[in-house]
Amino acid sequence: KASANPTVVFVLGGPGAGKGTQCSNIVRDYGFCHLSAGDLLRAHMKSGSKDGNMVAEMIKNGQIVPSEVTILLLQKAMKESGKDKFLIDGFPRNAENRDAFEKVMGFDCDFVLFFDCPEDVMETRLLGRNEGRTDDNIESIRKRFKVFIESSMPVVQYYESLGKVNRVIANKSPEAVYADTKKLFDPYLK
Ligand code: UP5
Ligand code: MG
Repeated sequence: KASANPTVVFVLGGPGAGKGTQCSNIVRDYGFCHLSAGDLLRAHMKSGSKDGNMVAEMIKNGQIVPSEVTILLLQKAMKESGKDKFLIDGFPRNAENRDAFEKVMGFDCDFVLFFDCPEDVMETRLLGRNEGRTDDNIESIRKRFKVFIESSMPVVQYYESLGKVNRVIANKSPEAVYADTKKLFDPYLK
């Protein structure tokens, strides 16, 4: 890469599309650092910090946490990782997140990896997950779907207009989804 900026892939897709599952595979084979914004926010909410209650409430309601909070967590994790290739999973979720990231970091993503999955399939996956997430109930799931369509899909469309979206059909087995995903990362093997 010509610049000193790290390689950043934004991994987007609806709730339960398989972002986390596929990121684990990419980490194993391509040495990326996986940063799930949702995981960072859940850890932050459990850490007893002063905005922990706000974050907990917003997650339960599927609302998007203000970018100041999320970007600070991402920046800190990127620094601490010592890596230079990142999968940023579940972020940016709206135009405000996106604009703020570019402004604060001074660079944009290399590309967007978009997992495209029908809602009914995502709903079944989330209801079957059983990891104790406060937002894996039908009421929270419906709110998450609505926010995804209204706020997050416009981010995907924005990157589509720049020709930066790699869309992967996510309504297949995890292995089949990964077979399509991994091709996109061969240029980043080094
Ligand atoms: N599974 C995965 N792939 C499968 C396949 N191909 N076939 C069959 N099953 C498959 O997968 C979900 C479940 O499906 C798992 O049980 C898996 O085994 C199975 P997973 O890989 O976990 O999907 P993922 O897309 O990561 O789903 P997740 O629920 O994490 O997505 P969300 O986008 O909803 O959650 P996230 O953690 O990113 O965000 C949660 C909340 O945090 C948001 O709603 C929001 O309130 C907040 N948030 C912010 O405010 N800002 C941010 O920047 C990020 C999050
Ligand atoms: Mg996830």
